[in-house]
Amino acid sequence: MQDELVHPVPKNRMAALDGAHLNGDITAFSAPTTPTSTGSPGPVSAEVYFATHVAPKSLPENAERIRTFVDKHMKEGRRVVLVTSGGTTVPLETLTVRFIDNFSAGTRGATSAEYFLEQGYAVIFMHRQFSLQPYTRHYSHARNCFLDFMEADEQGIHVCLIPIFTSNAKSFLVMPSYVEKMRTILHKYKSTQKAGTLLSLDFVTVNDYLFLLRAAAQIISKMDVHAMYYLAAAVSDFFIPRDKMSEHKIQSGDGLLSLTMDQVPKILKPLVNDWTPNAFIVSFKLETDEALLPMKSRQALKRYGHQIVIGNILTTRKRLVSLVTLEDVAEIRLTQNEDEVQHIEIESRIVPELIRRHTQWIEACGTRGECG
Ligand code: PAZ
Repeated sequence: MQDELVHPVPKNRMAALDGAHLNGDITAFSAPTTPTSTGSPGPVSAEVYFATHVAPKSLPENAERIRTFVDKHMKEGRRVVLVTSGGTTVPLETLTVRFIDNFSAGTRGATSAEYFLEQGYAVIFMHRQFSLQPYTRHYSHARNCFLDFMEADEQGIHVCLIPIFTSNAKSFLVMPSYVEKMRTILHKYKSTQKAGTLLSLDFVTVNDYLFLLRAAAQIISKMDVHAMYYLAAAVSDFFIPRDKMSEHKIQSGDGLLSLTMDQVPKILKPLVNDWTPNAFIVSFKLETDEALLPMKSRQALKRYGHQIVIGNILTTRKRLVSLVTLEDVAEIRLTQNEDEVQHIEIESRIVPELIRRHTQWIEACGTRGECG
């Protein structure tokens, strides 16, 4: 429920595009027009995109970290899942003052990553910088601040015995009613660190995201069928290509600003066909109009040829999702009691179901000698 606490935006600034909002003084916003910068309608191919855009500086270092991580877990016989999480930004200027963002706080991705770790998967957690993270998500952002659970010099369990000079307190104590949950989370957090089963990598812009996903997929492809992709990030559908972007801060002197944006390349296609054939790929589809969701989910499956689309609606995404394959649709739904009283997280049902299907996928690929 933290979404609304991230980047609150006045209603009159809400853009009708891609669920995105504008962060800045922009007063008008026009839907994309064709032709695109390449002169043709529709998105540029991934190939053209990567040839005409610059990779983030951190890419070589991140690729090395992924390589080391994947090698370790292959050797130790663990499956790997790449979880993408949080929203991408779309800068309006090269020296970025303003950018378009979206609502995602990364709740789905961070929560799911925990359940994958619990089930023995090694997790590459590719997330928007400063979005929610596995384990720390329970105590971060505007709600559930960990400071609210602690007191100095009161009865409770010691979690930190280091004196802090700004306080007279010798230790900090967790208030008794919060101890059990915090102990459990702390234990999982520390065990994960010790086992080295979580690799966190961040992105900010849609460009960072695309380059990092491609590099990761090309490395992870050596895991063959033992890799899963869980693409929960809210990735922008539109962007301003490098050659059309203003270098400096856009000036307001000229009055209205209208933007023309290109479509982001559809990278699920090369992901499935070229970068990581044989992996088990799950993508998410978010809609606000219930009538569109089944059609759009099936369309994505047909277009990209991956294994599952998880359809969800913005307002009900925490209690209802549909697992769509070409053969069938399976709903995962929390009852009101499970959601509001027991506080069950829907990801605790989604992840085991996907793992069950991933296992079937591995077995079927082994039997037939090929996947798909
Ligand atoms: O980050 P969050 O938990 O608030 O939201 C999750 C979500 C709705 C972004 C995710 O479930 C999803 O649907 N991702 C894909 C969005 C899309 O590009 O259609």
